[in-house]
Amino acid sequence: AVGAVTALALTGCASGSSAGGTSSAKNIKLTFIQGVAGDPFYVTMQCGVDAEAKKLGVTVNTQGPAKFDPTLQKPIVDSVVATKPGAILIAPTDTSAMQAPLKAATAAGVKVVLVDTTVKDPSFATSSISSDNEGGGEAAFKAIKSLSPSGGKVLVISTDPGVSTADARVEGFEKAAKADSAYSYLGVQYSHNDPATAAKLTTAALAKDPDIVGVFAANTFAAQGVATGIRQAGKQDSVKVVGFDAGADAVTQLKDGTVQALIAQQPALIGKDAVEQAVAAIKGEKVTAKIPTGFFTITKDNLDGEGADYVYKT
Ligand code: T6T
Repeated sequence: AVGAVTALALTGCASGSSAGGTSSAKNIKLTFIQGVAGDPFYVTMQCGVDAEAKKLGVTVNTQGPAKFDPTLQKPIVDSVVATKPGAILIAPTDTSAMQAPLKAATAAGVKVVLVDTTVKDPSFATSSISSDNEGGGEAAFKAIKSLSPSGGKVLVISTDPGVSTADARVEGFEKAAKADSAYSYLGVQYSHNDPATAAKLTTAALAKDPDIVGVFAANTFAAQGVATGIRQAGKQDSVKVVGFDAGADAVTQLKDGTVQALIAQQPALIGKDAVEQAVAAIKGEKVTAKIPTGFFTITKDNLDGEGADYVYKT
């Protein structure tokens, strides 16, 4: 399930378009609020945001909490709303906790564009732009199946419950795993977006079930930790690991063989689309309520070909 690959999916920060836009566009101010600062996924998304803002001649300010945590993200939203930007582009860190603050932003006259993650009832949002995360989870199972075709025990390490994207990935994986009688689904464990916790969960799971054949790590930080845990347990030859996201560290793990496949998203494209939607909404033009973006399964075999286009460029 590869979505439309546009030029922006293929480029990074370095290749921003030249400045453009009308003089009225110069008064448009947007704020991009990341799920967490420094995460390669959101850094690459910012590349797409900044390039499109430059092209359209609007101003964007980017902020992100130090952790993927609604108690840290909510105060950022509240203080940004007080400055009355035309729109906020945001990856909400929790489906419940971020519902009221974002609805309040809309009520205060600030348009809200949801990128990547969502909330329980996103009906107040101008647009929601996201990967097909359930499909991505299913693709992760398919990757484990092709790496370990005789079946066996499979495990998922995710971030936290309430992160819409990760929850959908787990659901997609779980459905596919349970539908295949050759596999036994051991369930999901939560690493709180902390690689060290993901590593500990992995070594403990392998100590309990040494015959695990595959682990799906549902995001960047889970994958980092799972790869470390597998190495510490000396299991890199018997356990196949599929990670989500394709930042620099993930690609290193793929090359060195601790991870066998990466489900890559199109963060720069999500950022580009979000700026387009926000600016259209502010100008009173037509917007699209839901924009799905694609994903691609990167393996060592396609990393020098099509897969390279999907590596996150910062
Ligand atoms: O996987 C991405 C993002 O899609 C998810 O919502 C949270 O984790 C990441 O940012 C990767 O760390």
